[in-house]
Amino acid sequence: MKRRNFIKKATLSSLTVVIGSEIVFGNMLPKGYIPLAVQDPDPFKLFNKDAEMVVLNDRPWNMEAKAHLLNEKITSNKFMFIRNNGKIPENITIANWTITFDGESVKTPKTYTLQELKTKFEQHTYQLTLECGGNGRSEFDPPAKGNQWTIGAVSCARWTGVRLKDVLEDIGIKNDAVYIGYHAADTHLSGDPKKEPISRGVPMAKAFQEETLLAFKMNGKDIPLAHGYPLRLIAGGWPASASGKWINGISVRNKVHDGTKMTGTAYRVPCKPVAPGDKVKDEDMCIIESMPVKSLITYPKSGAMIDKKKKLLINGHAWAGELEVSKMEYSIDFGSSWQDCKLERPINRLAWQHFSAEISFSKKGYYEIWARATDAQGKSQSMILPGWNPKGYLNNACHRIAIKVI
Ligand SMILES: Nc1nc2c(c(=O)[nH]1)N[C@H]1C(S)=C(S)[C@@H](COP(=O)(O)O)O[C@H]1N2
Ligand SMILES: [Mo]
Repeated sequence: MKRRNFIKKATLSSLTVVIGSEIVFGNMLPKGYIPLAVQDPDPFKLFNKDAEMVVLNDRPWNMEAKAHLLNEKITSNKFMFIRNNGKIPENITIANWTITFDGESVKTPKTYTLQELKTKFEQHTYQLTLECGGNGRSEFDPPAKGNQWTIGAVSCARWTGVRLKDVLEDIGIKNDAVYIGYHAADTHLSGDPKKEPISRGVPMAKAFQEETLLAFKMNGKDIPLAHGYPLRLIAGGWPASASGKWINGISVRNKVHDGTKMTGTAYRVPCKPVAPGDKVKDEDMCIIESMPVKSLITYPKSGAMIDKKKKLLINGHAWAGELEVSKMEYSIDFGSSWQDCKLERPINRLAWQHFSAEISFSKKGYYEIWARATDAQGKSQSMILPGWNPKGYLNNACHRIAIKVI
């Protein structure tokens, strides 16, 4: 039954249960009236998010961070973006949770309970960068449909789980395996139980990486519901759409997985560059794999006022998909000259790296601080939107903040 219908038909006693306290004057409630407390839920409370997070969509829930909210080295739940394609599963009982491995390339399908996964295989913890392929989409011109992410659809939390490769080795897969595809418990917005909101995956090489996890913990605790409780695939450094939440199945395929949002134009970019606004045929669109080099200045907040007598310490994070970031620079003169930042090594592969710099300003007035990362293959972020594409993916243009020196 739909929530709204339930509420309309609810009795006073069931409303009391939902609200969690006696409704004084409940006998005076007009017929069919929905008490405010059970009307549209407050997403900040519901998902335990910081009040400064920005809601982009409520059906399904999509929420992003602002740059200064991402200053922590390890992203906590409060500041982690939410990207949902369907409805979050309800009434999850962890004791009954199973995951089934099937597909053309498994010898025999096999099901594990969550408890079996936790006890049978060695557990590993990695800090892993997850960035939505559409992060930065709001800058596309002509615009691209979809959530208008600015810069905040990125996170780097610590994930604990078992290696997907250990489980795949336990099952035994055939030599013709090409791809894995996940299946999950979230439901399609249409309500059609036969439709999956999303079912993506990764090639075998990525599935077999040490850092690719079937995770059941985030930052040392059960994964929050919105982020995939109780079991999530984590494929760091790739578009976060490859990291299935609420997973209850993995198909090992003998071809590129063809689940929902793997085919057509979803999470794909033109195989060859196109002009802004060009139409691109489906067969000329290629699947996004490793994410491009990118960085964020997370301190200070854009718009900060700085005392001229003091030095300004800036810091932030940089990441480059499968690669390491090898250089981080900043400019205070609109990109005409660049200075090196201090750049830390990642805590493990596929984790973002922290940078900092101390800046002195010679004169009072308005400045912008621009930041630019370069990956281990020498590729740098561009200053303006790189490579327009029809669906608005992979905008890794430089981040900038405004500063007034007083
Ligand atoms: N089952 C399921 N997994 C999913 C999604 C989803 O809608 N359903 N969204 C994907 C997309 S597009 C992104 S960007 C990430 C977002 O992860 P987060 O909400 O934990 O930040 O989850 C991915 N995994
Ligand atoms: Mo995404």
